[in-house]
Amino acid sequence: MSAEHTPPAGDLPAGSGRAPLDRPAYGFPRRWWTFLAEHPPPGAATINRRWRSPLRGPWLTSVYGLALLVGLPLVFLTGLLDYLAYSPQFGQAFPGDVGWLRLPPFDWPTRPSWLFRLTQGLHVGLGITLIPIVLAKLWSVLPKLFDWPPARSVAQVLERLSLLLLVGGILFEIATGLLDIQYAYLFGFDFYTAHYFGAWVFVAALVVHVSLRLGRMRTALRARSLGRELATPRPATRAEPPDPDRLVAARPGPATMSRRGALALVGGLSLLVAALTVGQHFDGPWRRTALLLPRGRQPGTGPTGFPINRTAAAAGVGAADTGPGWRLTLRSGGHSVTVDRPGLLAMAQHTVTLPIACVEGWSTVQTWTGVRLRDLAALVGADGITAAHVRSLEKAGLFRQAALQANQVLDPDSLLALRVNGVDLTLDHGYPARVIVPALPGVHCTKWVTEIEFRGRAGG
Ligand SMILES: Nc1nc2c(c(=O)[nH]1)N[C@H]1C(S)=C(S)[C@@H](COP(=O)(O)O)O[C@H]1N2
Ligand SMILES: [Mo]
Repeated sequence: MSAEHTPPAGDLPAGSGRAPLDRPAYGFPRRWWTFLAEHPPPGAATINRRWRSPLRGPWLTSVYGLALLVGLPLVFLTGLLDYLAYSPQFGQAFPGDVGWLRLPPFDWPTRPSWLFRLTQGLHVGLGITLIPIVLAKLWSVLPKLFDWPPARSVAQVLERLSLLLLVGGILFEIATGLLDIQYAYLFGFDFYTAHYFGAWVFVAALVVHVSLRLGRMRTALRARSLGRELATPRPATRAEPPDPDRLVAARPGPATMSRRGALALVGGLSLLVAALTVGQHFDGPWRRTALLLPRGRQPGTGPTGFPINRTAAAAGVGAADTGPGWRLTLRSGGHSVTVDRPGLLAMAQHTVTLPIACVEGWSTVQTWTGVRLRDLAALVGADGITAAHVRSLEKAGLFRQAALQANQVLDPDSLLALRVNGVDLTLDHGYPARVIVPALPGVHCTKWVTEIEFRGRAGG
């Protein structure tokens, strides 16, 4: 709140101990408000004077707001789907326990095989692409965020609080998301837990914000024609008339840019960001164009030249564990069967072209050859399968094991892969054997498999 809107306080000298604590319309003792109004934090007063762009106003704010109103719910929903793709019913999603935010569990399907590639690609890709629009929207309302005094009534306190959660929430989600896809775990807390709960906080604030502002947004969008704005050059650009929300600057300065220029700038930045990340979903030289995601870019060369999430060295898996002495143990009920790699290669081999889609944003499609998981289940006499537990040679590390749903074990394209693109797996890609299942998050495509335990009715 700027100084002009401060009500006269003459009848109530600030700091006067004798003043009665009257409760006018505001809901707060007026004395508090007077005190606050007279003690603005440094900068709060100047921002209104400095922030003079005539572009700012309900229309531009509403255009950016509309784009986010369409885009952000999609980012939220695909994020929830990514969470569900981890099969939280096995307690292996992050965070494991979400209390009453628990979503109805269901079996993540294996078809279409690109389902997780799509949901995680949209979540990360759209999330990144919307960042310039989020920043532009914040720019357009920035002085409002520094309104002083902070509130005049209880209702306004609640609204300001929802704004704090809204702005803080989106910035937190952007920051944690960006750090995660750069594999920069700088924070001392679990990324997934923070990102998951942060998303719910943001969405709750968004629901409040939208229900309070939707009407005003509609009015603002109707007040000006998009076609007219797109035809208006900079010299003809004028501020909107003063609005009750005071988004329009009190004393607008001259335009340094037209509204169409502002829309083109922000839209162009979004497209640029998208163009510099989309390469992470393509194999071959295109991957190198994903300049904003350097960690997803190491394509290597040859038939095994695709990204490596965690190298064998990093996982502490060496040649000694994976040489001729390596054995795969299959378990079901009380039974167990041990097979070596020649034994696996002597079984029926199947070749499938399937993606690995990493939750950190990149994906790759390769042609894998190996033994069907359901054939391995049959080998140990597993019947009426309800789940399978896959374990890796890797000793530590979050992804050294994974639980698979029944449909993921039984799909004819679900393999324990031994080869990729016609050659043996490399140690970094999981040699001697790794899991490949259609639409399974990359994180559960366990490498260096040493044991598979089938759960369900034990047979033969
Ligand atoms: N044992 C083990 N398997 C693992 C991982 C791991 O860290 N350890 N990382 C997983 C993740 S997060 C992904 S995206 C894929 C990547 O497979 P790639 O490195 O062959 O591309 O492997 C998965 N399998
Ligand atoms: Mo991953």
